[in-house]
Amino acid sequence: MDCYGEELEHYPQFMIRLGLIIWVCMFTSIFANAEDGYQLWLRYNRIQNANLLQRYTNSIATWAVFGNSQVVESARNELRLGLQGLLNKQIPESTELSPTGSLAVGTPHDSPLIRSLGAAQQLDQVDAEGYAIYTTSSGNFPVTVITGNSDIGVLYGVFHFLRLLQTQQPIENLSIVSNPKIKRRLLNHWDNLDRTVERGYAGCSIWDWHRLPDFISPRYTDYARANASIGINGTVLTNVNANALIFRADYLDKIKALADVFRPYGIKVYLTARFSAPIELDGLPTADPLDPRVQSWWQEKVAEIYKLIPDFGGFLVKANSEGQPGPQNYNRTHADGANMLADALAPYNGVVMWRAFVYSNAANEDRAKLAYNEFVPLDGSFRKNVLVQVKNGPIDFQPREPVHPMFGAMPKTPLMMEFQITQEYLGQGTHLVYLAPMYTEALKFDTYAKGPGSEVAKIIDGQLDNHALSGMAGVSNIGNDRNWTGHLFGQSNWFAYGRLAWDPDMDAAEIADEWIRMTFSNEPDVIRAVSALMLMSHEICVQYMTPLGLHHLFDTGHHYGPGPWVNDLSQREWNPTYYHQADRQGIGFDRTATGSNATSQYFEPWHSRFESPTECPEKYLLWFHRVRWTDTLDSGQSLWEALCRQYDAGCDGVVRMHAIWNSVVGKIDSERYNEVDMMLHIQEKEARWWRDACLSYFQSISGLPFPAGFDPPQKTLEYFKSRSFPYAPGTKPRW
Ligand code: GCV
Repeated sequence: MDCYGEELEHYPQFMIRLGLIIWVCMFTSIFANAEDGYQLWLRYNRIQNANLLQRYTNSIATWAVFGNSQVVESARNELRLGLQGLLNKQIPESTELSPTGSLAVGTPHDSPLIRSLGAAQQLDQVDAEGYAIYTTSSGNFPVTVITGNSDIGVLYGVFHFLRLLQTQQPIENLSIVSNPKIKRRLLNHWDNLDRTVERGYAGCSIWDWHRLPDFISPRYTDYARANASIGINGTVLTNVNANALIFRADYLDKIKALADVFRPYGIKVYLTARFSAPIELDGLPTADPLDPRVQSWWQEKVAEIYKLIPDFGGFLVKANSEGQPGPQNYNRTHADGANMLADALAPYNGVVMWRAFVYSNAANEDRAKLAYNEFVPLDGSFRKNVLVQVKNGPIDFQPREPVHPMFGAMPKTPLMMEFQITQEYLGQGTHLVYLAPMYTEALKFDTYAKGPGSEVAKIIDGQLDNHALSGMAGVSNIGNDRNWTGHLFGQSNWFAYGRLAWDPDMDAAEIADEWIRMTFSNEPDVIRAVSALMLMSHEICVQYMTPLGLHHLFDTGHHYGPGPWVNDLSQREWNPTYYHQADRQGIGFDRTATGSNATSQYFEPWHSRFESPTECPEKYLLWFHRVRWTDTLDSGQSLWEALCRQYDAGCDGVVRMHAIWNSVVGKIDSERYNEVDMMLHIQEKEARWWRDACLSYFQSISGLPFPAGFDPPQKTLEYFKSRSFPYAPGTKPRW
């Protein structure tokens, strides 16, 4: 048979194949455009507004990025991707300036053109990681310059510039200077080596330990891009409940592989250090920080790490907390432990981030006071490369806590803020809760440590006490779910955390506005609606979970739903009853002078305000005070009625949030619309569950009737108590 005959004979098959190929192409192009949330806020979709598109295209008729480093290459790639997508055409990369406008990007060091455009002067106020974006001209040709003193500054500037286009801002007369206020802007992954994630609600760990170092998922680069776009410059890859295995040579090779992917985006890797690693890995008889054998072990381990990863960031340590080993096992202090590691890291400029999340039930003391009691006396005894990492509140990432009293109380030690991005106590992967209002509530809190103007933001950025080291950590909500964070709005919390780590003075509304425009739409209706629902969401969650200063009402282990009745756990402070102390007369934890005196850990005037039941802000009332059910609050309602009304308001709030979301139907893509819609259905049900379970229980204690017109719980207390969630995500088998 000749070839022609063969072709004819195979014609039907050929057509089937062709059809298949066309179908696959169509499918993949649909899939590539599917709004599955993978692109996060780095969506570079074509700008729809034709006028704006024309203006942008004129201003960026040509563009050039100068320099050759890996970081500059990332900037070039990002700009190419962004411009191509947003302007929907390939803009010539050229050093020729256009009469309508051009974009010139790079450090003055790398480019005579940038130098000639006045960069040195613009960079006067710019630090090592900052950048300047400004409009100038060469001859009569307008030029937009993105420059920095370093390549990473240039990359951050590029992301800022793309954000201007994504959020549809004018770019004709730019004069922007931006410096990060905080030096170490870190994510903390609580990721285990078996790929489970402690308190992770977005699938498994994105670190594919088993296949590293040879298999490099493209996701690692996208992770780095997303982080660099919001200024995050470090990542702690492993859980604070640490595994010593990470220090074994084969695991260090895996860490090196990740560090190599992140370096072009200015991201350093850090590891959690298990204090007993010398015993567990190499059979040393002790991990005593003052023992010379232990000191040499760590020095050698650190040298081994830096040989592989010259820009390694350092260690994060959870010691003598929740069963983790630490220096106290050898009658040494936290400072002894931190300093031993700090000495090993110092020759390489590495840092130790030593966590202050400690609470020992041996001391018969209010849990809220323990970290302060243990750490404040150590102020001044830490090495220069140690930061003490403090959670935002004194208990544990509750929906609302007063600020941790350690902020301002250790002026000789740089304190890092630890926020939780993953929503362990805020509806986990199911509830829409925008956390920026909670973060800013803490950051803007004036501690009065040095009189008025001693805001937490100024303490952690080093201003107040003149610290060169500064840091912020966010416990990551990232997993291998296609959309990264499980709930699509979890992305906004990752974004907001990064923006606040760069500038803790930013406003929650401003950040929401940026995120909505970059993630969903620039349409005013959509922005208005989604922003309203985001900004109301945290307060509403507090109302339906833990109103009026209540805290830790969560069910055992998984912390998923309510369990205010739980009273059978071996450690006193694991039981919700310890925190609410409800009895027939009243409810609340007396932390005033007549109780645990935790109020005394705050500076004046907060000490006195928290001490007084009438001056204490109502949102913290039951945190600091025991109040009788029948006592009257400012509103004129009894405490019992106010509590019922708060839970009700929380439920109504979620219904309102849902209605607001429904108002954007058809204005955003149906994939993401439907996903969030289903989540809000669940959130409505669960808000009602919180309300009914908590109020059924509190009523069984107070014996009071529900207020007039109150819709009573739909199920019995026994029903609520009987619910169990053995496979709730984010928990480990030991729970
Ligand atoms: C990593 C809480 C969480 C724990 C977490 C701990 C911590 O207790 O429930 O899962 O452990 O905080 O921050 O160390």
